[in-house]
Amino acid sequence: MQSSALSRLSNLNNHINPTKKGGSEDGFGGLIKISPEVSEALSLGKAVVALESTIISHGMPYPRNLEVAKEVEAVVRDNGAVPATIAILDGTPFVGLSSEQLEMLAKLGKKVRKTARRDIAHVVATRGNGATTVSATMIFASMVGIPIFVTGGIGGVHKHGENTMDISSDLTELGRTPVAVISAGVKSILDIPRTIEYLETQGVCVAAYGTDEFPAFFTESSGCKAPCRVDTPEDCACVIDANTKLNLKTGILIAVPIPREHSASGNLIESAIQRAIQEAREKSIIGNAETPFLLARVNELTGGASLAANIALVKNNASIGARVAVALARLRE
Ligand code: PSU
Ligand code: MN
Repeated sequence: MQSSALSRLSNLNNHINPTKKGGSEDGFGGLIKISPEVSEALSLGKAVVALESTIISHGMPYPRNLEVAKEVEAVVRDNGAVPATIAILDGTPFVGLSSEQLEMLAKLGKKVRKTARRDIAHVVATRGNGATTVSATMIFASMVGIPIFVTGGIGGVHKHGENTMDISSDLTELGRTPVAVISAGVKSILDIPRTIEYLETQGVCVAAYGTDEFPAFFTESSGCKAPCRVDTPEDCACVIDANTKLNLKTGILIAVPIPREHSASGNLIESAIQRAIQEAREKSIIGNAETPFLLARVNELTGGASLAANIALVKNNASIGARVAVALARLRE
């Protein structure tokens, strides 16, 4: 039922297939659909910012998730770029969602499959609904030619990852897909020093924005020095442009610290994180269920403070990401 409702929505809004020189006639077997607005912006070389959908389905509760998804798109527009939220609906990967599609996704929440690189082919083949994680969103952004993608936090090396081998596919994707990801670093639910090490192994350019330190999502500091630093949207655009011109084929991670006025609750959140990690261990919650569990539990334990901080930093990232996209479009004029 839910699936057929999404199918109706996907037929309603006139999405078009991308064309790709040298690819099949309609690009990627005609599987991907781009919204008319995003398609036009891309063909005119205008600034476009990709947005993920797992943050909507698994990262926040309804209806706040829908409001935030719309607010983030509005922030991107206010800063001069076109937002392109990405999700798989009824087996079709969409780049740029209509408001009906966004609403359906937000309402379905965790009933939608959390879709990383490994899940894409199966979700498409079974005509399922998939909320794309950072790795899957990067893939579709790259396929259609969107160089910049904004999110809250990326996945990383989980604590004890040296034993469990739970390392997010976001990190390997950054190593193989040339998209710049703007995030607030990684949460301290993860092993931050090992995450930075692993990104080095993967050859990913990791730059902190306006600081020397790699940020830890809810707080500005992680105790880890960032490998390099950028200070303006133009700096970011130059790094992306060099990465592209040299055809390095690797992604870029731009880590933006949470705005200071929202990091005040950081210590409270840190202690909630430690407790949530302990509970996850006691309940044997592992694999791709771990991150959504920890996010929801930390929010309960902090009485909503972590959600408020999360929303504030995503919007801040969206504003910077859109300005980077504008700077890059200017550079390429
Ligand atoms: N970290 C967050 N918020 C999120 C996620 C990570 O602070 O919403 C989501 C993103 O979609 C990310 C995914 O790509 O979780 C990583 O999941 P995993 O650790 O299972 O790879
Ligand atoms: Mn994992």
